[in-house]
Amino acid sequence: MKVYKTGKGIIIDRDDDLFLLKDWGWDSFVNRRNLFNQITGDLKSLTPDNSLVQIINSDCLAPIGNQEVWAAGVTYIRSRQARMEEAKDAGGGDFYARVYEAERPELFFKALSYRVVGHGKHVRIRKDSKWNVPEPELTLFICSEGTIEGYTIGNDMSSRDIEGENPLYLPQAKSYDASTALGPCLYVADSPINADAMIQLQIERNNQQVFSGEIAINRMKRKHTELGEYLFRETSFPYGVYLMTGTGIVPPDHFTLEVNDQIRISIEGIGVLVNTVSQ
Ligand code: DO4
Ligand code: MG
Repeated sequence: MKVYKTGKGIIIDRDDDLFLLKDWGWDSFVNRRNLFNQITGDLKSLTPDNSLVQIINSDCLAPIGNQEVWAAGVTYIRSRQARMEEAKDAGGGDFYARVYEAERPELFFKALSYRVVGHGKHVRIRKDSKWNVPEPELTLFICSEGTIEGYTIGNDMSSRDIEGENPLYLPQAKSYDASTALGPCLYVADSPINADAMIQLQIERNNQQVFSGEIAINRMKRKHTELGEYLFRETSFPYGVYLMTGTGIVPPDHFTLEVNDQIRISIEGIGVLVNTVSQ
C-alpha cells in the first residue's frame, strides 16, 4: 500500500481504494514496527473515499516529519567509476575504490525535513557549482527499532565539481537548501521490495529528453539490511530514519543540470517522483 502525506492528512492507497486518516501525526503513524499490519488494522473501521485522489494530486507533501535523511555512497559499480573520475585530479580516485571494497559502507548525513522537497516541487543546484547531477536512489524507511518498514524514491542532488575537488568537501556537495527530494509516497508492503525492481531516470530540457538511464536495484553491492545495521550501530533515531541507498545511474561526465530541467525518477512499485531544477 502507499502512504501519502498531504496538507489534509495521511491518505492510504490500498489496491486503488483511498482512505483518509485525519487524526494521526506523521511521526507516530509511520514509526511503528510491522507497519503493514498496523495500517491494515487502522483501515478496518474506515470506508474508502476515492475522491481523495484530488488531494493527492493537488496537495502532496514530502513523506517526512522529524526523520533525518541519511545516504549511502558508492554502493554501485557505476558510482565508484564516476567518483574516481571526478576526484582523479585531486588524488581521490583510489579513495573511492577503497570505499566500494571496504567492509564498512560509506554513510553520510544528508538532510532534515526543511531541506527536503516533495513531488512536483523544485530541487536546487548551488550557485557556486558548475557540475550538478541528480542521483536517483531507492530510499529505505527504517523505524526506530531498526527494521525496514517502507520505501520511497529519493533524489540525492549532488555537485560533482565540489565533491571531486576534495573528498572532505562532500557535505557541501550534498547538503544545501532543497538538495533532497523524497516521494511521492511511502510504499509499505508485507515483504521486501522486489529485488528486480528497476530505477529509471529521465531528464528533460525544453520538452526534449537530454538523458535517460536505468538500473535494477539488485545491482547494488550491499544488502539493505547491512546498510541499516551500520547506521544503527551507535546512533538512535527516535522518529525512524530515511536511508538513501546510493546511485547506480550517473549521466556522462559532460552532462550538467540546468535551471528548469525536469527530473523524473521512477521505481517499480513505488511510483514517480518529478522535480524541476531551480537555483
Ligand atoms: O562518495 C560520495 C557520494 C556517493 C553517492 O552519493 C552515491 O554513490 O550515491
Ligand atoms: Mg548518492
